[in-house]
Amino acid sequence: MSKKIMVTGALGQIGSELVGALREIYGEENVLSTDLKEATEIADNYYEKLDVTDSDKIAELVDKHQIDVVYHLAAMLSATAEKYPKKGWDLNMDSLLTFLELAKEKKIKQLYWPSSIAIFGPDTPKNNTEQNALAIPTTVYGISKRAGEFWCNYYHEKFGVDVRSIRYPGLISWKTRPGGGTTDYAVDIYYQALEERKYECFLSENTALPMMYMDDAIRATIELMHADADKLTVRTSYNLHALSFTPKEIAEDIQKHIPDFEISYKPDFRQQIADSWPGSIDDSVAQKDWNWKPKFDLSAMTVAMLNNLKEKLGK
Ligand code: NAD
Ligand code: AKB
Repeated sequence: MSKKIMVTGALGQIGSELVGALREIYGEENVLSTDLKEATEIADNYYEKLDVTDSDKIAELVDKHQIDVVYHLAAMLSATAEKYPKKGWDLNMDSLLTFLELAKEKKIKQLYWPSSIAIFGPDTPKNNTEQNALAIPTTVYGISKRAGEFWCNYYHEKFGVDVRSIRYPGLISWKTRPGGGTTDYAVDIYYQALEERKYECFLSENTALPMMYMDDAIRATIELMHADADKLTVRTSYNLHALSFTPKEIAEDIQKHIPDFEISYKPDFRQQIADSWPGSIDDSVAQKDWNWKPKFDLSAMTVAMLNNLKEKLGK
């Protein structure tokens, strides 16, 4: 029997691409997309409106659609959560616990929940940050993701819940704009390069951060969910590496294609968030456990971003 899957936050940067990838594997009718918008606003036959703070509605939809697997993406990201700390905490934590409880009660069989490089903090070693490096986050978002990782591990150890997780780096994509993160500059810069030939960056020129092209992130997510359970040694969340670059380096890469592109720097409150995160990640545990390997380097990603955005924006 084929799996029935539900994706929360499906209209966001990741969900809007993950739903399509899952539907190619499992069939359109087996992947339910959910988010805050009304169904009437969405051109999708397999969409339901779902606010993940409503645990009764979650249980109702899981039952109605006989859901086995949930990809729980809905969350408040780092920059927005610093503005609304209590709301961010409540959304990020309560909804995860609702799904972990459903998994404990065997109403769903498998749960995917993304964590982030934001779980690390200013005391974490900056380069090639290891899987179990010191992680004392100083943002609300990072605290919620770190606590969430511990909850996932707890439900796995105590109740045998099959929950799997990746600490995504900043994700770069062209289909859907990102929603309130600190790494969003690395998407905005491509739009502005094509539309304005200039970009004012909200991070300083030498701020190195871990990043990844969306195609790699979607592939990683599905590969982890398909991996043999007995090979997985991490039930908090896996470190994952693909790229590490600064605003200056991405700008120089764009200039290879758009020579008159100019970048300037005006750091804002997001600089402090970025300064608390690692610059690059050691993902040797993910490589060993489920053969993780990224495909896109910075130059391949820049070509893909510019080509896809040119078509999307009619440039
Ligand atoms: P996004 O902000 O682009 O999308 C989030 C979606 O969740 C939006 O469509 C929004 O409408 C929806 N949402 C917000 N509140 C909701 C609620 N109460 N009920 C239901 N839906 C709600 O986020 P994203 O970038 O797609 O991130 C998805 C997940 O991946 C998040 O958990 C995020 O923390 C994690 N993550 C993302 C990145 C990244 O760079 N994009 C990096 C690390 C981790
Ligand atoms: C953010 O910047 O908040 C996200 C993330 C790295 O978790 N992109």
